[in-house]
Amino acid sequence: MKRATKYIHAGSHPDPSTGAIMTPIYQTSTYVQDAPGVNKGYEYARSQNPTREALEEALAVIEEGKYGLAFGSGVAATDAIMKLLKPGDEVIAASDMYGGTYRLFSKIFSKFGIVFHYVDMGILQNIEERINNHTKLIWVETPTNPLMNIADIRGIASIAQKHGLIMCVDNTFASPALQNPLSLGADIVMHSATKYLGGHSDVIQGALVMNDKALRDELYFIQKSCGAVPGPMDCFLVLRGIKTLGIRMERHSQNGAAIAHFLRANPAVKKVYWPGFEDHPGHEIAKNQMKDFGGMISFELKLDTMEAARTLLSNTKLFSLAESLGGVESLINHPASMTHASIPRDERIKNGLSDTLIRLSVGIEDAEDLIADLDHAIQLTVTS
Ligand code: P1T
Repeated sequence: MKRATKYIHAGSHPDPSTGAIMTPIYQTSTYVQDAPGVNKGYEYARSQNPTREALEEALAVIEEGKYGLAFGSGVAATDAIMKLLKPGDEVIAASDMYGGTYRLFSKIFSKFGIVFHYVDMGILQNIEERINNHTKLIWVETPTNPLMNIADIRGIASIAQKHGLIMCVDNTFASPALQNPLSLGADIVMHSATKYLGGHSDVIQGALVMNDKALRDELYFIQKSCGAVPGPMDCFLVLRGIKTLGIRMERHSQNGAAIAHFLRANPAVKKVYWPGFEDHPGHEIAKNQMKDFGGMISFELKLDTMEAARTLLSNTKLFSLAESLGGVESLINHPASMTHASIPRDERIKNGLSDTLIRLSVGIEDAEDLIADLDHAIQLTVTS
């Protein structure tokens, strides 16, 4: 089945009791049993819910995997993966990644004796060098949030396989429409479904997809034991979002390319971070493992002051100043004070995330309007 068809039909089955074409929102906490232990396969909604199951099937289909699991948020999905580990185990993670993932690793799981090494994953040797007898997991994010660095999923997967490590890819920025890490050798794909999967900025949710049944069973046990499950209404919203994922990602990518080129040509802009540029260090790998480059872009102005950044951030009209990304509407964000504020400044600067970096989540509006909005805000910034 071709992709466009998959997005519409994944996980969709007419409701067995009514024939409803859309999966009903099974808003229930429990299910009546005929006798103790005699039931219809549903006992309690933390463990089983038909709306969630439809979504989990859809997640597996669109990520080209066998099993999907949905969680109450992206960080809850990441939290479940970390609970596969035990004290003393070591994780190699990207030095540039979502600030909330860094916070979960460095402030929560390191308290429980898990050791994290942060490396630039653009160079495979950096990963090999960190592997020892305690290493259990490689945590990859590509493209990274917010610097748009690219990691070679195939290359890292072969290192993970050689050393018997679990490899997980946070695929939030690309979405399954642009990149399918399981097909490139990863063991687990993680998503903040809050973003492109939901697509409309109206839900918080996380997702995992994998091929290995034992790994699925272990993660399902963690999902039900720790309880970070999404509600049925949220599952319905993400199922609905997935139907338009393919077509939305085409438009996000077209608009992203138009804006990246506009910014690069603008004399007030110092640097644009976007893997679609031929001189981006990860361009060849991105071209090889992604179908397109998506709608995420970061940039810095030549006027490298906080005041200039603040003026720009408060003067766009179509780009709303907000955390999050991947919705149909465009957002503008200041990582240093917003999404990545939990990373200590020294660490941030060392990894290339400056105080004045600006991140865009380019929506699916008309590109001309978006460019005019940015152009106007940049002009106000340089003349103020
Ligand atoms: O917000 P939540 O659904 O829990 O997802 C966390 C998360 C995980 N991974 C990546 C790459 C992410 O970008 C996020 C959430 N990010 C933002 C809220 C943001 O604005 O960057």
